[in-house]
This record gives sequence, C-alpha cells and structure tokens, in this order.
Amino acid sequence: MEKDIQRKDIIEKLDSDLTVIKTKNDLASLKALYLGKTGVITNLSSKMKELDPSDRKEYGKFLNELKMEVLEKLETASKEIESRELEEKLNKEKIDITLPGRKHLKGSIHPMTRIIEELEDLFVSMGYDVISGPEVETDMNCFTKLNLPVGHPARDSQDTFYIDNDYLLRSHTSPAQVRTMEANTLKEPLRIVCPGKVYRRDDDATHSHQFMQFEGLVVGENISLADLKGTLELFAKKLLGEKTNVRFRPSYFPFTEPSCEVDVTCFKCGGKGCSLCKQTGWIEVLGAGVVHPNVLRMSGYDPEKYTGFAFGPGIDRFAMFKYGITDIRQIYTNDIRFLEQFDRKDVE
Ligand code: 2NM
Repeated sequence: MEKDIQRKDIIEKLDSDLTVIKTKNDLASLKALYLGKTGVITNLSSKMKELDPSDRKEYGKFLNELKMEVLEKLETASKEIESRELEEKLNKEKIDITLPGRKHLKGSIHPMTRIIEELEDLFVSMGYDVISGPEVETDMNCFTKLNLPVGHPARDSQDTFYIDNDYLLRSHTSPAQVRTMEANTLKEPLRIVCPGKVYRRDDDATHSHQFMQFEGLVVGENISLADLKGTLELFAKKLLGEKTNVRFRPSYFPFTEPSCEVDVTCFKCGGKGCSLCKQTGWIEVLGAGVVHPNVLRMSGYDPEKYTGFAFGPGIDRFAMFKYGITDIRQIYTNDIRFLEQFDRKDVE
C-alpha cells in the first residue's frame, strides 16, 4: 500500500514537472532529479539494505517498474521536444515557392565584340588563325621590324604613346604579326588575323586615342596582289553586303610595297553620294599591300622564296555604321545606357 502511494506521488510529481520543461537541457536536469546520484529513485534504492531480506525481492521489482515508468515518460517527453524543435526549425526556414524569382540582369555583347566575332568567323572559314599580342610593345617590334627606320615620322611622339625609350603602346597590331612570323609555329602558308586595341595620340568624335584594328597577314610561296584583292573583295561583301564594290588606290606604307588604300561603296547612301562619303560615293576602310621584303627578312622569311600580303582596317567605323553610333568615344566609355541598347534578343 505504502509503495503504491509512493509510486503515485512520484509519478504525479513527474507529470507536473514535465508540463513545465521546454528544452532538452531542462529534460536532462529533470532526469538527474529522478535518476541521478541523489535522485528520488536512487534514494529509494538505498533503502533496500534497511529492509528485511524477504521483502527485498518485491521492493526491487517495485523499484525497477517505477524506474521503467519514469524512463518511459522521460523518453516520451524527449521525443515531443525533438519534434517540436524540428517543427520550429522548419517553420523558420520555410520557403515560399509561390514567390516570383529574382530577375537576373542580363549582360549584352558589346558592338565591337560582335564585329570582331563576325570577322573572325569569316576569316577562320578561309583557313586563317586568330592571334593576339601585347598592347605594350617594344619599339623594335612596333617600328624597326616593320621597316620604319629611326627618324620615320610615324615614330614621332606626336602620334605614339611612348612609355620609355624602348617601350610604347602599340600604334597598330602588326607587332603581334611580327611575333607570329618569328615564332614560326604555324603551318604554311601563314594566314593570320589579329584583332586588338591600338593607341594613337588622337582624340575627337571620329578618332579615339584607343581604337580597334583587325589586321590580316598571309605569307607563303606565290602569294600575290591578286590574292589580296580577292580576299578584300570577299571581306567587304560579307561584312557590308553583297552589293558592296571595292576600289584600290595606290598609296604608301613603309611595311608594304606596293601599297594601296581600299575604298568601299558608301554604306550609308549605297554610292549615290551623301554627307558621310562627302558626295564621292566611296568610303576609305583600310590600307593594305604586298609585304615589304625587308619586313619578311627581319622576321625570318627569305623574301626570294616567300611573298605575302597584309591589310589593316580600323574596325570601329564598321561598328559605328552597323549600329548607328555617332561618336566613337561611346564605344570605349562603357556607359551602361549605351551598352544596354545592344541587348541580344537571340540569346536568352
Ligand atoms: C596596314 C596596311 C598595310 C600590315 C603589315 C603587316 C606586317 F606585319 F606584315 F608587316 N601587318 N599589317 C599592314 C599593311 C597594315 O594597315 C593600315
């Protein structure tokens, strides 16, 4: 009887204790209170030795059952706490899948990059390699090896950004071609195009101190001025339209002989005459010529065996024409309002 009352008291107390605990820590403290070294049940066990040996078995059984009951209740409480904590955590981390996604800002392909990619595709389809070189160049590669002797006016500091006596910002991409000829690692005939930035001391609406060139070079046996002509005619028609005509005028460059300047049908008026072509119907787009024997020799090609042609358009004006850009400086200042207009609708 006495044991039943003891059991009832303990269980009732435990039940009421369990109603107030909130965390696993609380539960651990409560467990200690009942089953720890000085816990209620442990204290009861120590009474065992005071009992008559004939009563001990039954008392032991009583204690065991009580202990099991307490453990069971603690275990149930522990599970309840765990599931409540999990639920709270899930609630806190809830994701509302009905919310609209964040809009990604989409970049656009720069008009110059597009022109370059278009030209690269064209020349690669004709067997050319695309090469590049440093923008800080040596005076040697940029001038001397291109047959521009010391004292030549194009070396003048009025036109070129010199860094010191030997180094400068390249004023054309030809030094990259000099490097490629010297490295001599590409198969013959050498066919290369070199897109890249070049620098000159010019700055107004149609001239930027930095602009983009796309020079081409072919070196091999039996390469002639006729090959140059055919190549440039194809280039002009592909880039500017099949109706485009090409006209060659004699000119002079130190690195080519003979040299020419190349005009195309005005891309604004189609040749009728307008303000862009100053009523001539023609627009000058590039310089070109047969590579000077001195240039070949200095880069390791025997001019008795090899000949070549080269051409050098500034391609900013192609982009200006194609995209209606009126100030060349807009191409290089990266104003987001300008760039956003070239959002490519065909790319998602
Ligand atoms: C031009 C005009 C004519 C040219 C020459 C070379 C090289 F590397 F072979 F010497 N590259 N590009 C060249 C020839 C460039 O631009 C107006």
